[in-house]
Amino acid sequence: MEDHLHKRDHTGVQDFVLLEDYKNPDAFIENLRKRFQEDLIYTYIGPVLVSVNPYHELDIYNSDIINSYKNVNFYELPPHVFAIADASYRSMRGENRDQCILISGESGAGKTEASKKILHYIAASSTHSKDVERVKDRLLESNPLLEAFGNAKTTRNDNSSRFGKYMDIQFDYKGAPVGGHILNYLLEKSRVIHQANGERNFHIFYQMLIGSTPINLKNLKLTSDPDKYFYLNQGDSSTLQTMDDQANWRAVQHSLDVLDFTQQEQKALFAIVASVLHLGNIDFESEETTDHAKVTSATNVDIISELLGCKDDSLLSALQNRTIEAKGEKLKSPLTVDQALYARDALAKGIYDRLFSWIVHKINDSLSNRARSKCSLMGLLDIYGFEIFQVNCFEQFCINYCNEKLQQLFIELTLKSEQEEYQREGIQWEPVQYFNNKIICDLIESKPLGIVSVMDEECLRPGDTTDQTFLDKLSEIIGKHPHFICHSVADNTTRKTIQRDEFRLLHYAGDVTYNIKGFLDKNNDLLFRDLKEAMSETSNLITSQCFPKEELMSKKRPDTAATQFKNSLAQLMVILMSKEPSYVRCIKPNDYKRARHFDEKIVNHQVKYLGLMENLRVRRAGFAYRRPYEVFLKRYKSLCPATWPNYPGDPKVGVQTLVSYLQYEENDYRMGKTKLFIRFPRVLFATEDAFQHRKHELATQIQAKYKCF
Ligand code: AD9
Ligand code: MG
Repeated sequence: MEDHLHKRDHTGVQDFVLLEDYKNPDAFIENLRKRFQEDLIYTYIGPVLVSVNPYHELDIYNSDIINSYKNVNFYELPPHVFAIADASYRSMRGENRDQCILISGESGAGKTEASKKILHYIAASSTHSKDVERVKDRLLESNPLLEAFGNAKTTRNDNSSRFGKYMDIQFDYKGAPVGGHILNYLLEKSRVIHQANGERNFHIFYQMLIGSTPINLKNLKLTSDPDKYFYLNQGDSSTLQTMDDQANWRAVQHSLDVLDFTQQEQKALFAIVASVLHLGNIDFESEETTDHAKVTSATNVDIISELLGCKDDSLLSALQNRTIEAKGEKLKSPLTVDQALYARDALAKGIYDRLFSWIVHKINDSLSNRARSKCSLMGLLDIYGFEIFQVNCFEQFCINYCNEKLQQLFIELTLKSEQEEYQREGIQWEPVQYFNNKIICDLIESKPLGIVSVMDEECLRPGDTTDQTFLDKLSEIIGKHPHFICHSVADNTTRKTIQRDEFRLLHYAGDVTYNIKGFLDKNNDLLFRDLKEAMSETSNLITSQCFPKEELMSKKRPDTAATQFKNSLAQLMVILMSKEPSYVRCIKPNDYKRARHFDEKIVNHQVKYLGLMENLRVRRAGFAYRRPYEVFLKRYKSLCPATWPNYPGDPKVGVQTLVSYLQYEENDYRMGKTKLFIRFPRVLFATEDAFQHRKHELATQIQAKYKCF
């Protein structure tokens, strides 16, 4: 720890605001690099924390370090994710405002790790009564469970979050955690049935196969070899050196117990996970005289029927046929092999996706605040990061859209609001230009001409709509948009790099070329009614809950996948906007998941698109610290005879008197309409030091007085 604290003064600057050449990106990168080389992965831009993934374990998260950050002023210790957590926690308690911590950065930059460290800090630094410990345990145990079911190895990150997560921690008036609530966003369910080369399915499948006892495997009719399962062997990468599937399996068992999953529920849960694997191994062939699909061997279907408790032959029938209603009559229409494979995969995705939401729901039950007293909230947002793969599909489109929204929020709340505050307060300053990505958010989500709208239209339009007709529509409607390119509108040079079945979006974080194959299908997200019905009739207590009978009754067409996602993101933005935000901006040092390797080009790109230079300029052109006059005066009035013990007049005049007495330089501060703005942290530090000294003096005087009596 000593070492950690000691390094603060020697390597670069801890806050970019102190960088002399602050407009120069090279100086910025150099400061990051120098610190990274010394394992100083954290640096501030004012209150924003920049974090560079070290890709190796650092001894800076132990309990001594946690204790050293407790209740200490933000700038007094080296930058740390604990300082962000502590400041947010104290602001929640002190000013009674709900908080949220927004963690952003591309895939593999360290968001999930940062969010876990924050949760860990909050758990370790709040009170330790028995009830509170129980809540903390549950909060912490939600992570291994959700990661097992919602994370997977991608080419970018061995433990990549494939769902978005927003978690509220609820605190009582004493600041103790009393509950929590998780919102989950769009799980990348296509991974259940297919993985790109070098990637894996969700961790839980491998954990279960490797961790289960032979008896349990036998009961689930499984073998321990992942390569035996079609849903696991397509990525050709079932083992993972950085991941101990066996140990993680044990961790999942423990989490399930702590989070109140009953033995019966656990059994039902793993019967489903096993069923998904068996589903993938069902194959079909055409009947000899017709093109009707028939399962090649009924064994897998029988196993699933047994594991899930399906009624009679309902599953077998639903996998081979589709019931069609014509003129009030129900007819069974046999599926072709392609349709049957499609139905099988849709069922696997549907079951897994609903299982995931069921797990979140169960966790929320276990985290719910039993006392139901009023509480303050601290929200933690950890989503899937911006990603560019070799082939980018519907899922990347959604994930990158989500990142656009988050960047938009950052812009709204920092760059824009900061400038607006100066205007409101009548403070003179030099405006900073920044790229506002609202234009890209609008391109995706505006109605009726945004990409999602056009896609929905195409999904609903009767007739022969295909991914290609969708792309044609896009090119017709938004072909001229400056952030959209497709083959038909590309210029001669770009045309060479973009195919007829692709479109490119110029995202804030880089250009991504999307292949349109599967867009309509994934947006429609169709699961044949027969399969839903078969699931609703199962005796497995989870599948029967996840496929409720009411859903089958409903005549209303559900929203498309993209529209549901868009709406849930809009709700998330409302939640986040209502809270006081703190930011952690994560950076990935290289593309090889390698320790001590700082690739300047890659870092430079991230610094650029995260808007960190603009962030710094706004901060520098502006003021590091601001407080309403009343608040500033209340804290520091003892430092000036004219304001001590009380200043009877206008607080603004009081503050002016106080800062003049403290000999603030003219350039150090500005007086706004309602707030005092201090340009540099050092000025505030000096005042704070003087205050601490004075407090001590006053305390000694009082003690001395009492001694006299
Ligand atoms: V994604 O968008 O979910 O694909 P994240 O969440 O940004 O991504 P994650 O936190 O999972 O990335 O970090 C990736 C890996 O980097 C981790 O599995 C760790 O091996 C490594 N990492 C990240 N942060 C730290 C850290 N503070 N200390 C040590 C770290 N290793
Ligand atoms: Mg993550």
